[in-house]
Amino acid sequence: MKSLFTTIKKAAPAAAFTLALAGGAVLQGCSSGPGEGSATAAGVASDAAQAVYVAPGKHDEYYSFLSGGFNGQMSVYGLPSGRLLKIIPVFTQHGENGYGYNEESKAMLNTSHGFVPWDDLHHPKLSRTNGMTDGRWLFANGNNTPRVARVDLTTFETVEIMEIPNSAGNHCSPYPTDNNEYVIAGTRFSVPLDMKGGTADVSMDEYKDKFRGSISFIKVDQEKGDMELDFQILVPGFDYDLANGGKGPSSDWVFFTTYNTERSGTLKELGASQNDRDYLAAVNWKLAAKYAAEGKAKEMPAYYYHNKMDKDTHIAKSTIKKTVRYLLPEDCPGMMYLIPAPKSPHGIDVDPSGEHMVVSGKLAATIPVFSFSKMQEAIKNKSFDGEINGIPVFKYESVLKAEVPEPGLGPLHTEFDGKGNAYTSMFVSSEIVKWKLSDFTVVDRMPVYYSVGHLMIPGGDTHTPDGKYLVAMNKITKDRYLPTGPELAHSAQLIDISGEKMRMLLDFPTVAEPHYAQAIKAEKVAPNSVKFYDLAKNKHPHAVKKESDASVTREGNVVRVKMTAIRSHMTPDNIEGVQVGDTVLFHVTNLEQDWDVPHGFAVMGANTAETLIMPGATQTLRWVPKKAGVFPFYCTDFCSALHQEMQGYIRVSPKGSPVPISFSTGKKKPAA
Ligand code: RUQ
Ligand code: CUA
Repeated sequence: MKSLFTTIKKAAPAAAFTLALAGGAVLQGCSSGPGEGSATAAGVASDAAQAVYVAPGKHDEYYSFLSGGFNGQMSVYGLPSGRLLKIIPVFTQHGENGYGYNEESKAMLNTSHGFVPWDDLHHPKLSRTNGMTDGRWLFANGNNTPRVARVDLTTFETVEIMEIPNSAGNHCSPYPTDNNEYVIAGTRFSVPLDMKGGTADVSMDEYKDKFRGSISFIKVDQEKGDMELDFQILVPGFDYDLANGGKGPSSDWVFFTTYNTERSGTLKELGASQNDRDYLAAVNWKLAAKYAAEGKAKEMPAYYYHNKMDKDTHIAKSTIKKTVRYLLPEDCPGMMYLIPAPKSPHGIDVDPSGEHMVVSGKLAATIPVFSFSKMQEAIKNKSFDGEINGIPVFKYESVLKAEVPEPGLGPLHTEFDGKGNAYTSMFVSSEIVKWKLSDFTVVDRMPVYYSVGHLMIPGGDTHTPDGKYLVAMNKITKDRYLPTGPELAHSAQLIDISGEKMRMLLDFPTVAEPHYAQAIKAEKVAPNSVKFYDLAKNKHPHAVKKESDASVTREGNVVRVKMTAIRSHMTPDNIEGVQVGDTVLFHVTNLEQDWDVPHGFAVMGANTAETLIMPGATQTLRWVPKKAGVFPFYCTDFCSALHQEMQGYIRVSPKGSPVPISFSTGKKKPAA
């Protein structure tokens, strides 16, 4: 088994060669395979091209949302084609549309650490109704500076970001319960919590005594989606890795994998692997919410940001929160349990029935599957083996249902097809392994290139998976695509899982770095897609709704330009009277009331990005001219045949110059 990884690597050039041959065969229009299940030596299905071909003008069957990892955004791909449809900026500034640069959206990236225009986004999660994806919102975690974001799927825009206090590395996040009652976010790193707020200044030698983790319960408004941090549970100072909500019978529960339960403060690669077992933590969120509502929660000082985009003005506003409520497991019997699990487990995934909790221990030789009903029994019978911080620890055997034998090397994540099968990604042996939930035997394997992290089946983490496709998201793409210098594209592979045997259909490169992903039938999202914003409802304080209202005014050293944009001119397009050192605010309103007609706005020397204004909306670009002269501005989006003509000039005079403010489009108008 050990040599499998190297074997696969060596085989790659040959595999690529065979793939090229297969492509050639398809181009010639001859299919050599005997149909379903047939594959070339490289494992590519003989009818792969046909299976993923979405004809020009036709739409994909699914939207898929891949996390951007250290890119801080999410990307939207159509499936099965693998076409990139959009990049949604979330925690990262985005030059393409000005997100995080323009005045309206900047506040989205405010945190207690100041303006943080980057994060490490790992796990998108679709909102749910009755445990099924409903296509309303997409939640995502910021790993580095703990945050949870919400994207509105009518506009594909980030509309809310909640910072998480008492957290450091928001990795096991964000996990919605079956009806988005809560989105749950656990900390990866434990930190010494100062009960007067923030982290305490203590020596790392005190790790064992002083460090604690936290699990945050973010309440979601059922109608509007707005988030509110309801309470936290302060948990033992382990590392919390991944989480997943229960379903059906287990839907009141959420499960977390933990590592470093040794609570070692240094060299965790050794220190965190001493114990033979770490834990799967089981938390009854309904009971926790009940405890919190019934006065068991205490309050502590905290300092964190909550940023929300206003629907009518399109202006983000930050609110600073100063307290957080918390529960201690020792005060709340029945709320939390620990299940021994193979050491350093990574993914925890609950099958569609809600009965099986699958723990992928990346260093383990088997995949343990725990039973929810056995866990209920064990609680009843008190089959415990001690406790930690008042949290009972189960006897391993009392909760274990079975172990999947010899699954492969480095199991990470598992998803389900809704037809009784589970699929686990194997990081080290670079394969997807299919096994049966009925008898826990492995029934199929598919090599992937290389080192797969997450895998995703549309709805594969819900009550009702759509077991047609599986997407493997791979960490290493060496040899897979044309080389592009030291940094290569990341890679996703689309696998057909509708039959007995998995069939490799498609490789598609992705922008960095997909961890997890979600997918949903297009028909659940597409009909609700907003085409433009209603200009009449635009409540931006500096919007102008007709050209005759455009203005340029001076307020001290701030010059406010209220500008309109419509095919194919800006009003005004001649501005004078600005002085060196002024702050010029271009409030540009796009007057269009038609789909797919954004106008861009950029001015020479601006220290931001362009801003891309959607039809009916207003956006503001800030510009501080540093020298006198005449500077052009223009529309950046090729909006019409006369797009190149959509331009203007702004004159900047030395400080104290007598040139008065004036502006015009066509003929000159005096200053307002
Ligand atoms: S984690 S593979 Cu956030 Cu598994 Cu990425
Ligand atoms: Cu407007 Cu180009």
